[in-house]
Amino acid sequence: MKIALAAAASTYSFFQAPNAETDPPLGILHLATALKGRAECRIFDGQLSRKTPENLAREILAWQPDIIGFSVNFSTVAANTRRMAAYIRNEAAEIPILFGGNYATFQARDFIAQEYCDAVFLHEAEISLCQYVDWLQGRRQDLPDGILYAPGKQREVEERPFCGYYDDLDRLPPCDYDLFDDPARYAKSIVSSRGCPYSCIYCSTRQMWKKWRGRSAANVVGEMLSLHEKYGAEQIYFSDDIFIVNKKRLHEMCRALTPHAGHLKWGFSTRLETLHDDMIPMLAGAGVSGIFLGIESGSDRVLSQMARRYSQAQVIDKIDRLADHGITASASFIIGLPYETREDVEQTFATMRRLRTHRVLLNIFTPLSGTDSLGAPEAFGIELHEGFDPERAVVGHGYVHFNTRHLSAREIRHLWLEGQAIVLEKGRQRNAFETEMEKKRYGMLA
Ligand code: B12
Ligand code: SF4
Repeated sequence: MKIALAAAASTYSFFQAPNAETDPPLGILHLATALKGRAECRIFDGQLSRKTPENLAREILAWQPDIIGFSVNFSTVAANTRRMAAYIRNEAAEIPILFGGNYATFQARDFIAQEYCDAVFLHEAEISLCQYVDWLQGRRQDLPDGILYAPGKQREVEERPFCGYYDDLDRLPPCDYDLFDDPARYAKSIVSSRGCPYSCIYCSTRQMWKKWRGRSAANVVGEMLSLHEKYGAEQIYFSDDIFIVNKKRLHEMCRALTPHAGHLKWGFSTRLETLHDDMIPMLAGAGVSGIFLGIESGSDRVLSQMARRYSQAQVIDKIDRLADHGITASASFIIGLPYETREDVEQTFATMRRLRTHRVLLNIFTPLSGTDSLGAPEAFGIELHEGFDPERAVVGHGYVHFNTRHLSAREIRHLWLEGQAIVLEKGRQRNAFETEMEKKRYGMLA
């Protein structure tokens, strides 16, 4: 049996430079790896190839798959994925078309109502997809749990609620990067955990993965070293939502990676309050070169409303300490948060200017599928514009679809443009600053 697993390009990727870096679609790599021995899988990454939906659909059909599965993690790829699926249904009506991923999970009812959709897989899908293939091949009696199913023209939907996550992620087979057409290009991202213990109002991670689960340090380090040895990876980034949850795991990883720090750099994303000062020298010594921090606001008032346990002064101090150890922070902020006034935004701008990093990002608060802010916008004083379409909601690209109690959509957009000037100005000095950081890091390792 041949299964094509595909991810569409986002609507805005066609405006990016042709050689822009893209991150690998790790969800479908996990699925293709799990299906080994059951089916021959091929991954079609529209984000990397920038193929139009119809061209990618033609390429998929030319491979003559028995099943096609689309990964829809972001609202930004939904429209192009729908176009591909509709094209395929028209050309080859007999091929089952499946959907999965973050966005598809929270828009499952909408997808399954479409002519081009046979099944939607909810949440984590390694087990359910393997069971579905077993069921199709007569090796299993029942459909798996965690799917909405309505094959072909049958519009009666069979709903089987999702009921189980992997408790022990070490039991997942190690991802086989050879399943990508160009493995060396992709062997730079790993997922070491799923979920997050926090629940920010603009984020769907908690709803998607429920509780935080992490692979063991030995398992993760093993994968990192194998990417280095097999594909020459020199820099690895963790695609986890939040990397520091289990401190013991972090210490074990650092101990194991310190001997490799001269040839293997790594980075991750975490919340600022999880990054304790005494960890910073250890991280630098273990090869950490960059950390992404969702700071979100420079206003102490807003930070406390968001239950963040840090202040503007602590943010500045933490990023100073990282820079002292040659670690570049990427500091991400949000504008248009429901509690925010113009004065709070000014505080955010002041913080962005003051930080000792040249990687600052400014996103626009956006109510997305699966988040509390879209589930109950009125509870946060958010007034969504009439005709709001979650598929047109793109974080951080200048679109504002709502007013808050304090700011109108127009004001938020103007402030965002003002903030972009700071982002650009900082970016101009980035290369010189980062060369200095590299020298500092290597000086300390020597
Ligand atoms: C890595 C990542 C990225 C990478 C993209 C990598 C890539 N090519 O996929 C980068 C940094 C580029 C990125 C960008 C963006 N991201 Co992002 N990203 C993530 C992150 C942190 C991890 C994704 C991942 O690899 N997960 C690990 C794998 C194992 O899980 P998975 O992909 O979900 O797959 C599992 C299941 O979903 C399911 N499944 C998935 N696909 C399929 C397909 C089939 C057929 C089946 C059966 C099952 C199935 O099975 C898999 C195994 O269990 C997620 C959060 C998260 N934890 O999921 C956010 C997340 C997906 N991103 C998000 C957002 C908002 C964005 C941006 C819009 C941000 C921005 N300002 O631009 C952009 C959009 C990019 C685009 N292409 O349009 C949101 C999406 C919310 C939404 N409703 O749109 C998320 C959920 C973060 C959040 N919690 O809010 N992102
Ligand atoms: S934004 Fe980050 S800290 Fe907040 S719930 Fe999502 S993953 Fe967790």
